[in-house]
Amino acid sequence: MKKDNFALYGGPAAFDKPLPVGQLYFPSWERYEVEMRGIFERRYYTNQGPLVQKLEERLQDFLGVKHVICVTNATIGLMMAVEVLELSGKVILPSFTFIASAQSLSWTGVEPVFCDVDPGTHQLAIEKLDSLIDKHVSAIMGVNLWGGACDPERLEHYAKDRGLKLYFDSAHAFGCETDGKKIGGFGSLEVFSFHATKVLSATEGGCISTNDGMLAARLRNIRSSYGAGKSVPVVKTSNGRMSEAQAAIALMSFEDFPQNQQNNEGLFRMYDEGLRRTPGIKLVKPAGVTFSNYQYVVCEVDESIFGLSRDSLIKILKAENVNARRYFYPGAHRSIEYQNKLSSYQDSLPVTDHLCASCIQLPIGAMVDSNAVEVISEIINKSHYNSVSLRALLEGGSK
Ligand code: T4K
Repeated sequence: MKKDNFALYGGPAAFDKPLPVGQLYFPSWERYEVEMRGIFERRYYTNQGPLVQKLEERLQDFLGVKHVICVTNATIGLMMAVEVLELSGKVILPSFTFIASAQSLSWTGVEPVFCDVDPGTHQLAIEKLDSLIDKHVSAIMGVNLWGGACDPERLEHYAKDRGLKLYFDSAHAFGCETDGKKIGGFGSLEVFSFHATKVLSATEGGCISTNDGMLAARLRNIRSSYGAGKSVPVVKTSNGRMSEAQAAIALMSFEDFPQNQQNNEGLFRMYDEGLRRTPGIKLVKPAGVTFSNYQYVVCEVDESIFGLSRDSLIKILKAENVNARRYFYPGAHRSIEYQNKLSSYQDSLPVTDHLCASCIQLPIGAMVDSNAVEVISEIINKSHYNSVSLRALLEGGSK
C-alpha cells in the first residue's frame, strides 16, 4: 500500500479529494464555451432545438434504430413508456435495480411486481417469471444492468409467447452489444439514462429508442404539452423535453464515448488484476454482452471469507476518500415505498436480498486513473489481511 496506515486509525487519507462512482464526464472549458456560445447566438434554449435534433439523429445511427426521442431524464422516459404502451394493472421487473425503475410504474398507477435475479449475472431471472404472471400483468420491464444485458432476445420470445408487452430500462447499457447487436432495438422500446454518472452524459438526460413509428410519434407528443406536431392523439402529455445545453454536453460526451469506454475497460481490467487474489472479493463481470461500456465496477463481498462486512469496507474506503456505494440497497421490494404493501414478496427474493447485503460499487470513470485503481485495490487487500483489528474497531469484534 502506498500509504503507511489506514485513515481509520488516524493516518492521512489515500486521496486528497473524494473519488466518486460514476463517469462524471467534463469536456474542456473551451469546447463547452464554443457550444454555449452557439446556443446564445441562436437564441434558442429548448423545445426540440437544433442540438437535440442532431443528437437524436446521431443516436439513431449509432443504436441502429429508426427513432430516438431525447428526454430530460430516464425516470420520465420510463413514465412516458408506461403511457405510450398503454400499460395497466401490473408490470414485472427485477427488484435489484435503481428505485426509479419501480417508481416510474407507481407514478403512472401501475403496480410493480418484483422478480428475483440470477446470482451469477445479477440480471433478471427469466425462469422465475412464470410464477409471477397472472391476468393483471400487462408487461415485463427488462433491466440491462451494470453494462450487461438481461438476455433481451430470450425475453422477446418469452413475452411474445405469453402475449405480454416488453420494454427495457437500459439506463446502464448505452453502447453495449449482445451477440453483436446493439442494446436499443429490443422489445417495444428501450430507455437510456444520460445522467452525469452515466457513460454518456447530458448532465441530466436520457432517450427512448424504438423501431415503431407510431410509438415514436406518440412519444414526441407525450414529451411536450405544447405546440407542434400534435397530429397523433395521446391522452396525457408532460414536459420531458431535453434542453439545448443538455444536448450540447451529450454531443461532446458522445464524441468522446469511444475513449471513455476504452478508459473504463482498462480500469476494469486493472481492478480485476488487483482484486483477483483477494479472498472473499468477487468482481462481477458485465454479463450477456459481447461489448460493454464498463460503466460500473461491482464486487460481491463474502464476509465469512473477507473477514469484514460490505458496510465495514465502505467505511474503511470512505475514510480514505473513496466514495464506494452500495447499489442497490435495500432493494426496491424492501424500500419504504413498497415494503408494507408487498409483504408477500418479502421473503421470496433471496438472491436480491443477498446481493443488496453484499455488493459494493467502486469508483470508475473520468475521475479515476490507473494509480487510483492500484491504491484502492491495495486498500481492499490490506483490509482483508488486517480484518481482525479493523473488525474490532468497526464492529466491536463481535463476529
Ligand atoms: N434505471 C436505472 C437502472 C438507473 O440506475 C437509473 C439511475 C434510472 C433508471 C434513472 O435514471 P435518471 O432518471 O437518473 O436519468 C445515481 C444517479 O443519480 C442515477 O442516475 C443512477 N441511476 C443511480 C444508480 O445513481 P446517486 O444518488 O446514488 O448518486 P449521485 O448522483 O449522488 O452521484 C454519485 C457520486 O458522484 C457521488 O459520490 C457524488 C458524485 N457526483 C455526482 C454528480 C452528479 C459528483 O462528484 N459530481 C456530480 O456532478 O444516484
